[in-house]
Amino acid sequence: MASKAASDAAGPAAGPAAGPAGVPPAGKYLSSGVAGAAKILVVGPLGVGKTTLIGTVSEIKPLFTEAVMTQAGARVDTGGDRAKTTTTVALDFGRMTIDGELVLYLFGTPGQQRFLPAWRDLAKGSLGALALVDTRDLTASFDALGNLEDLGLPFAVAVNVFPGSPQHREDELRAALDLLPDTPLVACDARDPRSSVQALIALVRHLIHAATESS
Ligand SMILES: Nc1nc2c(ncn2[C@@H]2O[C@H](COP(=O)(O)OP(=O)(O)O)[C@@H](O)[C@H]2O)c(=O)[nH]1
Ligand SMILES: [Mg+2]
Repeated sequence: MASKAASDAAGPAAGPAAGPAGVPPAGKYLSSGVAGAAKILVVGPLGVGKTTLIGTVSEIKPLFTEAVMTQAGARVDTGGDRAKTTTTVALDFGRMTIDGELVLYLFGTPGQQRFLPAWRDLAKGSLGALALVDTRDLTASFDALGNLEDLGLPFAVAVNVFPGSPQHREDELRAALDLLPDTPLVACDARDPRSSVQALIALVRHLIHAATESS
């Protein structure tokens, strides 16, 4: 793998433009009303839209660790968009504040199972995960969902809709992914801030509910 770019690829929502001279751009600093913070993982197979979603929702310039996929990895780095030429090799990082009160630190994991050790490190201290799923290849999501279950990390599933994605009934999808009845299952477009934020809010609601139930 040849290293291409780290930390310089601003996503589509890299934050609002800078304000007047001397005034930091809005969103760069935490708002004064922030009362809590949560570390959240964004997981899923290669090409499912993890890097896109973090770039879409992040209010700070996201950190991306993309590397060019080489011919050497062609046999194993399969799945997702055939035109995809880069892949996350360490983590993606972004920040999103909900209602000015709860800040989510978003950590995108590398999609391939061979990065599991890095994945386990990233999971330390996280409260939950948003698992992205592509219905064009549901089996590709099994590793990530299995890892979350092994780690005992609560999660919500977001189906990232691509052109030509097969549509399934919710009960069929739940059965295919072997989801617990209370695991949130939502649809999203990782390129769209509104739907990506809604997916994260579904996760946060689930985490709050789970925490309240167990206390
Ligand atoms: N049509 C469509 N394309 C998407 C969506 N999310 C991501 N993509 C594209 O799919 C490709 C892979 O996305 P990426 O975020 O790099 O996937 P990652 O490997 O999970 O980080 C990129 O070319 C994205 O532009 C989506 O919701 N809809
Ligand atoms: Mg990525």
